[in-house]
Amino acid sequence: MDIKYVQTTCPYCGTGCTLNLVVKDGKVVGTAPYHRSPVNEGKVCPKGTYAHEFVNREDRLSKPLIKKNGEFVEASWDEAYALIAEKFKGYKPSEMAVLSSARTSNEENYALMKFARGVLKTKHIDHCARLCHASTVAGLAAAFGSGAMTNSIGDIAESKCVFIIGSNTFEQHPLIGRRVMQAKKNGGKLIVFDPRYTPTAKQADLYASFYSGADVAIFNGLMGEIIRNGWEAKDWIAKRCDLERYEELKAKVLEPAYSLENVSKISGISVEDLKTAAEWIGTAESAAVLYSMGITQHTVGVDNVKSTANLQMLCGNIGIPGGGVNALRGQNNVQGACDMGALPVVFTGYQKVTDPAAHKKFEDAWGFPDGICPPENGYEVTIMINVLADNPGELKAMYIMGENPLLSDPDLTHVEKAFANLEFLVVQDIFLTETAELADVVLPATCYAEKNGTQTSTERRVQMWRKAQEPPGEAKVDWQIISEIAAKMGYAAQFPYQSAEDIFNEIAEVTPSYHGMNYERLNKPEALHWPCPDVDHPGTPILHCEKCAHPHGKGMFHALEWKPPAEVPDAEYPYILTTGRCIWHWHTGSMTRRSETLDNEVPTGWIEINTEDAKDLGIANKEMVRAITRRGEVEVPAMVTDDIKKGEMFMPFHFKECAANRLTNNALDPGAKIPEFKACAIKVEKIQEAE
Ligand SMILES: Nc1nc2c(c(=O)[nH]1)N[C@H]1C(S)=C(S)[C@@H](COP(=O)(O)OP(=O)(O)OC[C@H]3O[C@@H](n4cnc5c(=O)[nH]c(N)nc54)[C@H](O)[C@@H]3O)O[C@H]1N2
Ligand SMILES: Nc1nc2c(c(=O)[nH]1)N[C@H]1C(S)=C(S)[C@@H](COP(=O)(O)OP(=O)(O)OC[C@H]3O[C@@H](n4cnc5c(=O)[nH]c(N)nc54)[C@H](O)[C@@H]3O)O[C@H]1N2
Ligand code: SF4
Ligand SMILES: [Mo]
Repeated sequence: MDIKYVQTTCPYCGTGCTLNLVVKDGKVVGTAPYHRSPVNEGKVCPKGTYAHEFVNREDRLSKPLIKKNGEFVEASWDEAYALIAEKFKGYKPSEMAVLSSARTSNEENYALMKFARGVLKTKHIDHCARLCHASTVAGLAAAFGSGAMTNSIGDIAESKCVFIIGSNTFEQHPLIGRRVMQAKKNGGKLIVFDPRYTPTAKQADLYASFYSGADVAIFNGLMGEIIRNGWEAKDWIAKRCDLERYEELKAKVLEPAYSLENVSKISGISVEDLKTAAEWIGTAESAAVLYSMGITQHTVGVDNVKSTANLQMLCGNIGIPGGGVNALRGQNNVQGACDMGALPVVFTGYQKVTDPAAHKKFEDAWGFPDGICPPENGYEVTIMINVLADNPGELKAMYIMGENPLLSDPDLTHVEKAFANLEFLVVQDIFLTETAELADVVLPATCYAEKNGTQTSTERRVQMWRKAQEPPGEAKVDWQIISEIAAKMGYAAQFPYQSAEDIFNEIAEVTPSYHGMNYERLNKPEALHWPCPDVDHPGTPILHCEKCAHPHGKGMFHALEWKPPAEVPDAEYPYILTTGRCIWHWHTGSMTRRSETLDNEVPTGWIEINTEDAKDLGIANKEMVRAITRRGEVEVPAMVTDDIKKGEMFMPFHFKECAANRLTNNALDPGAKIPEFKACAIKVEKIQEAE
């Protein structure tokens, strides 16, 4: 018997824990701790522990599939490539769209970005960051000039006050939750505001529940109270911020609309709790804000994010240990997929596609004899879906690597209508997902355990995946598939890669923030944080220490008005629906529902209903109920609990048999184009027995 341990990075969340894969006779059979990681120091959460279970499932895709007369038929790679190349050559660039994947490596995202812009010559490329932290990228760039988490994970343990709003850190980023507990042990205070009394909230020194969608009002209220008490960081603001903007902010938050009494009415948080939170945050030596989807997934997502930056600048909590705006990025490599330019507006390292110098730089570096896509912004995922549904014929073909929009996008009925209007769809995944079912060609990819590559965690740390086993059947590495299609379409010279490392070296060449990185430097337990501009640079764990990343170096406040969600409760749909996750499952469940241990823990979905609301509706715990919104309805078991605010209901979106996205609202933030997954209006009915 041959047993070896292969060190790699967890394929689930953006925390970026390192673990060992246990390989027996050439097959991954388990995980084991890897103690030298500074991120997780040998600890992992349940998803990390069981990250091996889906790898060798029998239903892994192992051969290309081509749909013939409505049925999938196994095909050779050559047949699949020939069909794809022929089809793609028949469309105009503007008729094709590409979705990249935050589940795959930097190298794979880079390859697909180059394929989209260089081979297909389309400007339409995006990925699930749109549904996730698009608001962060826009909001933090407006405030600080850079759209990333400002501090590092380990640094959170140093904080004297941690304010968590819109993040269920202990379930969704458990190994960041561990740092929060360390901060508490070191004497720091923990404040959690969340509509639900989550496992995170249960550890708080101060917890308050509130109505989804009240965030800007809450932040304005807290800032007004801080200013009225003179707790603002006067010297820091004078030195580091644009003062005109500060005066605007101050005037706004001191308006009567944001008195604590009024904010209490809007949010449902008591005046006393708002006062305590303001005092703790305003007087702490350092305070860290942690947030995630509760802040970003709103029609006012960008305003919410700007609010977090406002508060932290007001208190001088930027550029210091134990402070910062800590936007917890979700997928293992969503930071990297954004860094690699899998977005409709930028090349790698946020170099704008509309900047003629950047456009020329990539055109020259890549050397496509017939040029690349025009220097114009393309469509966001959500806009692609709207265009497909509402303007049939404009977009005709789509290439999707490692995403499952048929379960993860808002308003699934609308998404189904959109996909029905596609002429040609290629899906490259590791399982036959709901989206792959609709494809004309399905390409079997390798999973994290079967390939080398890098991924960039929420703290901008670029870490390695290391191949532990061979892929199933004929499955291939994502970048290899992309390169082979490119070659088939006549661009072999532009995709000469023999290894992931070759691609990484090209990334470093064209990306200033990754320029000083190479595999040798990354192959260490601590790896490197970007920006790392040259090979002698140690990397940058904390951003904005001396000045902000704007050309003028100043932090920018934004005076903001609170606006309610696009859809609010009324007589017909009297409750607020919010959606999210649980610790055991991952998004559309493609991996975790194929993981025996995780699936046993939580085999299906539920809707959380407050005990009093359930009483009013005559609904018992575990009873099947019908949940209805203006978009659709699902039948789902009720979970009657005091852990959710009265008037509000919650559903996880992991489960296709009771899909939360059948119900969600496709209303978008006007800037970030992120949908309002976190608030819409819902009613719930008993299912009559006679039915
Ligand atoms: N186990 C597990 N972990 C994951 C994931 C997973 O699927 N499963 N997904 C990963 C990804 S991609 C992401 S983006 C992150 C997401 O991580 P989180 O954002 O922490 O997770 P969510 O459950 O989407 O939402 C967080 C909290 O927002 C609260 N909330 C609801 N409405 C509002 C509101 O209006 N305002 C505020 N402030 N809060 C509100 C919810 O009650 C919930 O507790 O998790 C990552 N980690
Ligand atoms: N209602 C509601 N909806 C939401 C959210 C919410 O809070 N509420 N959150 C949103 C957020 S934050 C996000 S990030 C999105 C996530 O949305 P998606 O990205 O669509 O969801 P996943 O299930 O993570 O899909 C990833 C796919 O990649 C495949 N995959 C995994 N590894 C590999 C690989 O190495 N190669 C290839 N080719 N494929 C691979 C998996 O099998 C899976 O099918 O969902 C969004 N949807
Ligand atoms: S916290 Fe995130 S990265 Fe760490 S083991 Fe859990 S899922 Fe993996
Ligand atoms: Mo996400």
